[in-house]
This record gives sequence, C-alpha cells and structure tokens, in this order.
Amino acid sequence: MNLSHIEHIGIAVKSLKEAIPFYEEVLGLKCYNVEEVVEQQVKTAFFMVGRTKIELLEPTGADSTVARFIEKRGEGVHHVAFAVEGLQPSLDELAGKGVQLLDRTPRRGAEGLQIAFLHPKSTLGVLTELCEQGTKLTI
Ligand code: CMX
Repeated sequence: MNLSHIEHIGIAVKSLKEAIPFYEEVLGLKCYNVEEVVEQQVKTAFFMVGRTKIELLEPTGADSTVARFIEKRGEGVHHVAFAVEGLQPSLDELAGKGVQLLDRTPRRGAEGLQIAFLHPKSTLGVLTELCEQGTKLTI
C-alpha cells in the first residue's frame, strides 16, 4: 500500500459558525471551502496546513454518525485520512489482512475525493479514512 501523506484530519464540532473563528482568528488559518456532504449528514469546513487539511465536521442530522460521536465523546478528533495511490487495490489488500472495511469500494467524499473508511475497531481505535483524487468514480 502506498500512503503519501496525511490528507486531512477530521474534527467533529457542534457548530462551524462557532469553530471557524478559532481556526481563523486564533490559529491564523484561512477557511477556503465550506461544503455539505448530504449522504454523510455533515457540513464541512476546510483549512490548509502545509500539504494537510483540517476538516471541521458539523452534523446536519440528529442521528448522523458525527452527531452520535459528539453525543458520546464530545467535540474532538473524529478521523485521520491518508492519501493513497490506488484506493481499490489498497482496500483489497487490507481486506485480505483482516481489516474491517466500512466501505468495500470507494465512494465520493468532499472536495471530489474518492474515499473509504476503515472501522476503528480494526485500527486501534482511530477511525481511519483512505482518500484518492477522484476522476474515475462512477457511483
Ligand atoms: N473514532 C473512534 N471510534 C469511534 C468513532 C470514531 N470517529 N465513532 C464511533 N466510534 C466507536 C464508538 O465509540 C463505539 O465504541 P464502543 O462500542 O466501544 O462504545 C463504536 O465505535 C460504535 O459506535 P456507535 O456510535 O454505536 O456506532 P456508529 O453507528 O456511529 O458507527 C462508525 C461508528 C465508525 C461505524 C461510523 O461512524 C462510520 O461508519 N463512520 C464512517 C463514516 C463517517 O464517519 N462519516 C462522517 C465523516 C464524513 C466525511 O468526512 O466526509
């Protein structure tokens, strides 16, 4: 498997409106994109730090995975996403090694990426995402 860098770190927040000013005014980053991912019931806000993004996640539905996460654990780091070359072969390789995949095949994520999640129970408690620049996704 060929991981190139940390593509983004996902951070669950109750409100983008309240969280964005911390990242902009205190940490001095610039929010360059706000995007809703309807299927995931989240609104996302992105900041670039070097080659890595911070992705803030605000739940848009009370029973969404991010809303449940905040309810159980409070706001905080939700997932780590690695950029990978060859997402489908990587998923096949991981499945062969017994890693529990939440997505057996890639699906569309924010910012036009193809993404797939690995179950935190299989990855030492860290919800892990693999991402690849998406041009070939047909679903
Ligand atoms: N990191 C680590 N552990 C997590 C977790 C997270 N982000 N979210 C849930 N868990 C743990 C829970 O603490 C719980 O552990 P225990 O059994 O020890 O209590 C277990 O996983 C099940 O949690 P749950 O709330 O009952 O289950 P969910 O139905 O929320 O499912 C998960 C959890 C990981 C399968 C689900 O969140 C998922 O499919 N995630 C992938 C998709 C996703 O996160 N989308 C939002 C971001 C989208 C984006 O970035 O675009």
